[in-house]
Amino acid sequence: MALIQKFTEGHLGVLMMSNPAKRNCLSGELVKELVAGFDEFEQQEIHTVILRAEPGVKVWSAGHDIRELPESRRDPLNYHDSLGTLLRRVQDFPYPVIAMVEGSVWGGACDLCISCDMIICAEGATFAITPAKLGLPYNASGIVHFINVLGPKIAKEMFYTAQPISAEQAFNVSMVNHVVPPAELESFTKDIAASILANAPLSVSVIKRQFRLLLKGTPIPAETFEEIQGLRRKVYDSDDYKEGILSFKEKRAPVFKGR
Ligand code: LCV
Repeated sequence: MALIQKFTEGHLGVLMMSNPAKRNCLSGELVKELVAGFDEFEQQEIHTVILRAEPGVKVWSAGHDIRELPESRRDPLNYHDSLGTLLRRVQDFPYPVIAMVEGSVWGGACDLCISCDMIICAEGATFAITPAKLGLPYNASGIVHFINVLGPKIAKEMFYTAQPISAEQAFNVSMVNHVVPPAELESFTKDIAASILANAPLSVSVIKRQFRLLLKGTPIPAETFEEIQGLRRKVYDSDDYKEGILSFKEKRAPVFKGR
């Protein structure tokens, strides 16, 4: 059963996540279908993509499929992980990708939204980044995304509290481009897409590539990178990491011990 639906209208492509039973969690299967959708759109000369969920969802995406995370002692967010693969595909797709959001967005799906070129959300949408809730270490490129988009202060608050922020708060910190009434979300987003499609595709595409290259963050010394990896290993080797994953599966609150 397909976990996403694909639509095209001229040079506009739409990828719709359609796995509400699992709250559109970014399972390996769903990510594979999304990446294949982007590959197809690139062949079909699609010059703007809208990434959305089904109309009226309460949860846009619940983030990484927690059941696919390693139980312990392995990096849960390594370079070749499905989440990282999807975020790079979105950022390397040669034309703008607009996240059209309604409902709540969790964890890696929040990183997916900010990795898109723009976010247009309905009133009532919320965004949360949740590694601390699960006892996970986030990865360096993901933290760079949040610093670039939100600035360190708001990004720190979101990571430390793991609490959702409202659409209005997200707009106030320039995380989202527009907040609109739910009934207008689709037409508003398509109007924005139409104004992009009216411009020179080569120019838009090269400007996107320039942003991608310039936003990669300042290069860090190899030793700093190794220190980060060592710190992350302390977390994913911890008992708290195991407890975070287990508590989700057992549908109970985690009891963290700080080790
Ligand atoms: C697998 C799920 C999931 C899910 N995975 O519905 O950012 S990081 O570093 O943390 C990164 C590693 C990451 O993205 O981690 C995941 C972060 N996501 C979350 O913490 C959200 C976890 N999900 C929830 O809190 C709730 O499911 C929400 C609030 C999203 C929706 O609650 P609701 O009561 O509407 P259920 O919890 O009943 O979920 C419905 C079904 O979807 C599965 C969940 O296990 C359940 O499946 P079963 O019916 O088989 O029990 N599901 C939800 N989220 N991330 N599976």
